[in-house]
Amino acid sequence: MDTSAAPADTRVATRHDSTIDRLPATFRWGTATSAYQIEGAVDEDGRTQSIWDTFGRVPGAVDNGDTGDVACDHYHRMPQDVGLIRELGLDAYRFSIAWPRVQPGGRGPANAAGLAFYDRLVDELLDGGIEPWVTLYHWDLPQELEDAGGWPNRDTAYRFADYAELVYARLGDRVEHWTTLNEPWCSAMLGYVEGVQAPGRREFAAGMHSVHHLLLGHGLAAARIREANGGDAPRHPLSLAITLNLSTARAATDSPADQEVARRADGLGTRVYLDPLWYGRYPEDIVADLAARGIELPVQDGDLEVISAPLDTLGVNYYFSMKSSGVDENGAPLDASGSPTGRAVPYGLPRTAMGWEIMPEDFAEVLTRVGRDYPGVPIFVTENGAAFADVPDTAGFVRDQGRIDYLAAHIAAVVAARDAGTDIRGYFVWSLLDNFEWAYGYDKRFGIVRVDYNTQQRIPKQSALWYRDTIQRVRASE
Ligand code: IFM
Repeated sequence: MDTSAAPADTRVATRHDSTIDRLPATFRWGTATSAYQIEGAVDEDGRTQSIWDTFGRVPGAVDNGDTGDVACDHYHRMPQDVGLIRELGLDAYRFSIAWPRVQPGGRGPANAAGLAFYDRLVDELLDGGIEPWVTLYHWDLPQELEDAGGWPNRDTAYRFADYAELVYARLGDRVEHWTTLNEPWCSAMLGYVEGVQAPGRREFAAGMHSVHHLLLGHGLAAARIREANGGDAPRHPLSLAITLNLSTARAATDSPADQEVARRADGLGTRVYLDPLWYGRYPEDIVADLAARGIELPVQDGDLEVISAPLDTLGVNYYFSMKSSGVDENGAPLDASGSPTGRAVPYGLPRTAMGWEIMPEDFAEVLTRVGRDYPGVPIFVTENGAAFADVPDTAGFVRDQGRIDYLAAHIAAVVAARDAGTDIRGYFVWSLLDNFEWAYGYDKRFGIVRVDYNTQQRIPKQSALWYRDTIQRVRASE
């Protein structure tokens, strides 16, 4: 790791250190990225277009007209990036596979050149003593499948299961940790309801249909993977998961209107995913809300059994919380069809560069609630982190005390949730590198390693060194 830009003494203490030190030596530490956000090389080795390639060409869809065409050029710099992870002393690296790279067009046989990249990545990680954690879908749907209807179309779930099997067949002998979907809420709500992410559709009913088909795709893919691994007589160690982005859903006030939108926000943000996954049923109140709008979830016989097949772990991503109000700034009721989860009301707390309020207490609450209401499997925090307006010094070094404070407070929240009884076994910081932050382009920097996009130089920030030192201290403290 090139730390030549770093001043001689980069140690920094936080008020959470003694809390963090209570984590066991067995706690897993990692970092996460996703394919489209870092790889670049969008036209190489047979990769076809994804919905994000298309969305990026829509004028005004992405800040500054940024695209993932080059991103962090990770496709060509992968060994160097794995070297960074190794030198930070991390146990695990969570990355995603680009579906259009390994199965161009989303159907048919695997693309050997595309799969070979991930094959090399897995070997590089294993050689460095780093556990590979694969996510199969982090939002880059092949454009051809969107043209055929996208996630609102049931067939996409079956295409996803085929794709999962192709990837598992190649990597399953060396990769134990498999996540089907990353943040299906974002795919459904931001992609198909609000239209602020690819594919940019604004169709509420289609978004709700996509919720079911994403979950069905998850269940079908998980079943195929288990079967390919020999079912009840597994050939290789296998841990299957889904990753959800979760938050609290507080009402801004005690008023019935605010309570009502908070219920809906919790229903559409948390329960509509976890209830079918855990209990094989959709929440009755949400089903009734949808029925009142003439929408029925497209559930067919047997779907809920597929979706609720037991998982080995649950991935939770957390960034921020907000309160919901059912009335506008002037107190006038909001039209639920336009805004089913109401108006976001700030707490008035400090924010990150994303404008997200910093709420570690709510993180502890989310984790505690999940452990209580959806018990039975260990949780891994598969993403948590913050964008800040980093200011590099003349050597390119970033003293990102704000990010360090954010990470420390949120890791301490993990300790609080563990104290409250939730079985949380690991934490992945988002993200290893500054990268393409979707509709916000490259301006929002989440990395613990700075990327100079002109030179593609990687410069570990103070937070990277803090993370490394914290992990070493926790490991030594038992
Ligand atoms: O960058 C994203 C990531 O792709 C999914 N989870 C949230 C991150 C920050 O917005």
